[in-house]
Amino acid sequence: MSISSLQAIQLEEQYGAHNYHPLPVVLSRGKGVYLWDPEGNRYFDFLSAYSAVNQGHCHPHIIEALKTQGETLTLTSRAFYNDVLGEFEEKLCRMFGFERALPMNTGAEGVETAIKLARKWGYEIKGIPENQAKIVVCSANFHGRTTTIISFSDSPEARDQFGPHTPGFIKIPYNDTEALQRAVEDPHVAGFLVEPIQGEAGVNVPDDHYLAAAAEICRRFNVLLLCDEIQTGIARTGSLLASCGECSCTGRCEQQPESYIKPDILILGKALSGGVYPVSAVLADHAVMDVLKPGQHGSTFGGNPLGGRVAIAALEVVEREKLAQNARRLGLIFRKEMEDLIQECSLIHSVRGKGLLNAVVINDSPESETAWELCVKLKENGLLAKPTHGNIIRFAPPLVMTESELMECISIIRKTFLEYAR
Ligand code: IF1
Repeated sequence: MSISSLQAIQLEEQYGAHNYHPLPVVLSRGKGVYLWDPEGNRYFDFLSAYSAVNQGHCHPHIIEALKTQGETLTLTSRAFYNDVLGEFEEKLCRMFGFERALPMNTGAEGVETAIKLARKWGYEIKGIPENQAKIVVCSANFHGRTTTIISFSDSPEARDQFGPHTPGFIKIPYNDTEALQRAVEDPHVAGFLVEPIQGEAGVNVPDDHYLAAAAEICRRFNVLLLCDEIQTGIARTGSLLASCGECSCTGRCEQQPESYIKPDILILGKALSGGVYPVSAVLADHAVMDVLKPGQHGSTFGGNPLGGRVAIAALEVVEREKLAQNARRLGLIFRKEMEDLIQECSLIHSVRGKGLLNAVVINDSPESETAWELCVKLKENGLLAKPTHGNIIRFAPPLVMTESELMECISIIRKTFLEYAR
């Protein structure tokens, strides 16, 4: 028998580490764009587990792969070959246009892998003197929680009291190509690590040509471009990758090759497995990936057959259900409807985003409780979203949402905001 919401919350409070402050809702079942609590209340999911469930909750095609492979073979380690990994790597390379793929588990591991790869390339190919490699990163970045990654975080919560911090990172402002050029003039710079849209920073969308300009600067100064598409990738922003720019295809942007910014190192996670099982991956061409030799990097679980099958199925869903196109179309509708709501409701300062990665900025200070209280009201009205940075609410539903479902959600948001504003 399932326990009540109250009991579930009490158990977490009593036995769990207190490293989160969740909205007061307990979830016990999910299907597509919907979540249910133990009492049977239904909610629209507008967080999608931070964009990990782009394919919707418990997608039958992915769950089928999980069940079938789960009954066949789950883990062998990389001490041996398995009969799924090669197929998974081929799928990754063909779909995203790279020559090699390196599977890991979590996003942070993917980022760590990319940093190690860039440093090693810096020493062996670029000729940076030993232990001198630097990686350029952006202010307000979010790349994960490991000791090295938090070393270059701006967030005091994420970083402070966790030192000593890892050296070798240069921080520049986001969306600033002049600062990038100045930074990469340093011959010890091996790579530039960037999010095509900064998610945690509050869905910070850079200028249209920022990424293309950054790629050009990196090429000119022999610096690797590392794109963290853990949150923006896999159709979330209306193209298979956010680094695809304006292209609306689901493949390698063959229709508009000039708008395709190909990073030297691409990092994927989250929706790579549809939120079913942790799978991340780092992609690069031979010239970069082949600096890694046997024994120099690895993971017990990375590349296991269960994760491989789940991820292949998750990517098939993205292609078959044309999730990038859907995200692009619904995103335009969402932002238009929110712009209209701004006219009626002074509670909203602005709306921004791309595809179905959007943020509504509340007309109140980051210290105020307004965004939090709005999210509690949205929950009571059947829609789950989470505030970030105090006064920003992220709206990122699963990409399998239909237009009529979106319109129902927009009416919930309208009603909630207008009621609160009264
Ligand atoms: C949490 C944030 C989102 C990411 C990018 C790497 C990672 C993430 C661009 C690391 C992870 C998650 C972590 C999760 C909340 C969530 C988050 F608010 F913390 F910043 F989405 F915006 N690169 N983001 O967004 O991936 O190791 O977690 O698999 O509670 O920490 P991971």
